[in-house]
Formats: sequence, C-alpha cells, structure tokens
Amino acid sequence: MPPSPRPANLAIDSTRLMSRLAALGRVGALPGGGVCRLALTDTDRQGRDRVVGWMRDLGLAVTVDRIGNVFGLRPGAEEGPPVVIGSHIDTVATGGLYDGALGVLAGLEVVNVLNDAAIRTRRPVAVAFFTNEEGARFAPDMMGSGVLSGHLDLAEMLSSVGIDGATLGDDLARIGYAGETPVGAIAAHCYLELHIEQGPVLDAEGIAIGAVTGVQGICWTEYRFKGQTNHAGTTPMTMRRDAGYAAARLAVEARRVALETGGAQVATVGRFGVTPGLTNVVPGEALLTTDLRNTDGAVLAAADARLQAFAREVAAAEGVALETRALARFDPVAFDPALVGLVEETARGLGHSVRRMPSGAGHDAQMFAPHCPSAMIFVPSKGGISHNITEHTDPAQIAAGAGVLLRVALEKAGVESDE
Ligand code: HGY
Ligand code: MN
Ligand code: MN
Repeated sequence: MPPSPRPANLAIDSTRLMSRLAALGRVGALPGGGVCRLALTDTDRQGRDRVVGWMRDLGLAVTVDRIGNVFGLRPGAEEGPPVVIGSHIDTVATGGLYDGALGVLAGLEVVNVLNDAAIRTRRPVAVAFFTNEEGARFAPDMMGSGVLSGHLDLAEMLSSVGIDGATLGDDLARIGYAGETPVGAIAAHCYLELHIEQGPVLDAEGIAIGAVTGVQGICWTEYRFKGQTNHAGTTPMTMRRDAGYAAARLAVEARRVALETGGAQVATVGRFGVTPGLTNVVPGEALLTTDLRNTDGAVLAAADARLQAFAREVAAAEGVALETRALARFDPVAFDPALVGLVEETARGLGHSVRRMPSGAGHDAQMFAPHCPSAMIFVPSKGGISHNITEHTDPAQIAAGAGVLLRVALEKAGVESDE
C-alpha cells in the first residue's frame, strides 16, 4: 500500500458534510423550518437509521449498547481504546439543524476523509451518538452518555417515565435500539466533540473557533403544588388554596435568585402548567421545572436550596402541598488542558481566530471528562440562538470547525506510518 499522504494534505469535504446535515435535517423537519426528533420517537429512530446507514457505508463496525448508544468503529493498526468522536442526534421540540447532528456528522466526515486517503490510523477511531442527550422528553439530559460513564443507573433510566407518560425502556425496544452490548464496553482513549456554541460569544466577537475549557454545572428540579380546585367567583381570597399562584410565585423567585446571585448564574422555568387550566376554576394542581446552571457547583447548589426553601414557604402560606423531584444534577467539569491546548493550537495553525471559553450548554463531553481526556470545539451560533428553529451557523464556519476536528483527531489517533 502506498505510504499515507501526510495528514497536512487532508481536507474535509464541506459540500459532503453540508449535504449529510441537510439530509439528516429532513428527518423530523418542522413545517416552518428546524427539526423535532425527540428522543426515542419515530423521528429519532429514522434519524438513527439514517446515521447508522452512513456508518455502514463507511465500513464502520456498528454496535448498540443497552441504553441505545451507537458506536461506529474504524479499526486502527493497533488494538486498544479508540479516539471517540461523538455527540447526539436527538433534538428538542424546537430544534435546529446543527445542535448535536454537527458533531456526529463531522465525525463521519473525518472517517470519510481517512477512507478516501486510505489512511490507517494507529489507534482505532469511533464515531458515536448517545441516547437522549437533550433530556427534553425523558429527564435527565445526557442520559445515554451518563449511563455509559456510570453517572446514571441503567435500570433506573430504562424505567424512567417521560413527560408524555411513555417508559424509556419500552420506547427503546419499540424503535429497535435496545442493544445487547454492555454499556461502557467501548472505553475511549480520548473524547472529542464538535458543537455549535449555542450562545452569543463567538458570533459577537467575530471569532471562528471556541477551544472549550469545560462545562458548567446543571441542576434540574421539578415542583408539583397540590391545592384545591374551586370556583373562581365564589371562593373568597382567604379560602383559596391556589396551586397556580404558588407556582407563579416560585417562577418569579427563580429569576430573582439568578439576578441576585449574579456571575454565571442562570435560571429557566421551562415547563409550567396548571390543572384543570380553565378560566373559571382555581387551579388545584401546578407543575413547574427549574433549570439552574453555574460554573461554580457550590453556588449552584446554594441557589437550588434557596429556591426549594422558598417553594416550601409559599406552599405553607397558601395551604398547598408540595412535592419536589431532582431531575438532573451534573457537576461542572474541566476539559483536559493538553487537549484544549491542542484544539487552540490546531485552530491557530489553520489560520482561524480562536478563544478559550466555558460551555453554557450541557454536552455528552461533560460525561466523558471525568474518565478520559476530553475536549470540545465550538463554532459560532448566529445571534447566539439555539433550541430554536432559526439556529444557524455558516457553512464556512462549519467547515472550519470540522477541519480542526480532523486534525485533532488525527493527532490523537496517529497515522500508521508515524515512527
Ligand atoms: O440542556 C442542555 O444544555 C443540552 O442541550 N442538553
Ligand atoms: Mn447539543
Ligand atoms: Mn441541545
């Protein structure tokens, strides 16, 4: 076999990458643009099948583990743990074309380039997508990678019930991705993830590449208030046990705690509903969720504790019962400094502007970071918009990120002809 061309001569095929992104974007496409591929729905299955088809076309050995994580493995000259390039293909209900999909399809593009150039890497390379990264239908997020990393319990996740009443394990079997491979069977030599920033920094500063230093902590809590449905007209204000009022107070307090805490603290009440939800009925029940994040784990925990104490006070004052449930608890993580440095140098070596930055969004990389050297490459999100059907990143920016991923992956996997 002729000697492998030196990696410097390699380049990703941007047209091919963009066409795969467009093809996957047609799975679960929404009428007004964007995509909805909620985890373990039929559109998620179709997306999975599409990507597995590409994995097979590229000659990858495909395995599915017991939580439905999918790995496509390309052998290296040596046995051993692969360089894993991963992300997710499930989306939120108002998803964009790039959140998750970019990282998986850029990984396939890296394999495509290696195949076309007949390059044998020293280490194996694997491209992977993980189950339910978004946590939109079944909490928590980063579920598949969380089980893989031992942070979440497999049986507990398989029995988790979604916001629509479905049981995760049943849906995993229904879509044909209840794999046989034990979770964790493939241990990563290192983990790389290309992802859109989903925030405003790179776009505002006109910077092409983010060398991500780590991911902030995440704390999701569900609050259920139970009062008494009653007549909106006849019930004196002093006799009400209004679950909706208690929930509304808590929602306002979440914003206040975030602003008062300051720094990196953010708070979102993403789910808010009252029952029976009728104009002339005092709500007997109310459910809301809080999503708190902070780069500082202790400050994050304190903010959540403050909100839970407030919820108890408001419930007591209004005479309603309160049930809380922890939906997600993930600590902040730091990525491998050497790998972050490699991302930064590689971007600079390719002539791209680059800056170090933390990630405001959670990612599968957050689950790998405690177990193997992990790093992320960010590309800009137009206007910082994401989890929104108008999410956009320019093809040239995508190509720049994929080019950095190619070189970093090659550096970590090595080339057979390397001495
Ligand atoms: O919640 C997150 O940050 C990610 O989108 N799962
Ligand atoms: Mn994502
Ligand atoms: Mn997301």
